[in-house]
Amino acid sequence: MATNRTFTMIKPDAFGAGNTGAILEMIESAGFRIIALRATRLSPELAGQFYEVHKERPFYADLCQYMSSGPIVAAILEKSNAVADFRSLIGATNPENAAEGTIRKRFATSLEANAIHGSDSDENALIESNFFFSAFDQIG
Ligand code: YYY
Ligand code: MG
Repeated sequence: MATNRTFTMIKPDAFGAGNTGAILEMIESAGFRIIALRATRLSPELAGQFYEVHKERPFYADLCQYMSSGPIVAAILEKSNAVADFRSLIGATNPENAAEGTIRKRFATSLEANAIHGSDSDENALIESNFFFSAFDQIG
């Protein structure tokens, strides 16, 4: 059975601007249930590990620096069709292309500082959830 969970991070720009509550409100209003939730801060090394898939991309160094520039909120979310529905809720990577009503349209300030992360597959949702949370945190 396909998993019905996804993983998200509220990024340093959105957390720092005090938008965490408003973003969680949008997430819950869209029908996602919060399974696990924590505020933390990534070191540049941990940010690099999280985004390792992008390590050959030109934006990788800046991305790791940005993602470790301030606190973030990590969460596991549950809903049917969680991964795809959450990607729809957050909107396009570049906020200039993000649809009205999406989290990135409302809160992102640039392509890099785009407010929120959402897993791109069930497999990555599991990997990313396990990066931040122990099995005990994930009972929901
Ligand atoms: O999954 P998503 O976050 O929408 O985009 P990715 O292609 O996985 O890139 C991860 C992250 O990197 C993106 O949220 C912003 C940043 N980024 C960037 O700074 N410049 C790019 N040209 C592409 C992505
Ligand atoms: Mg991605």
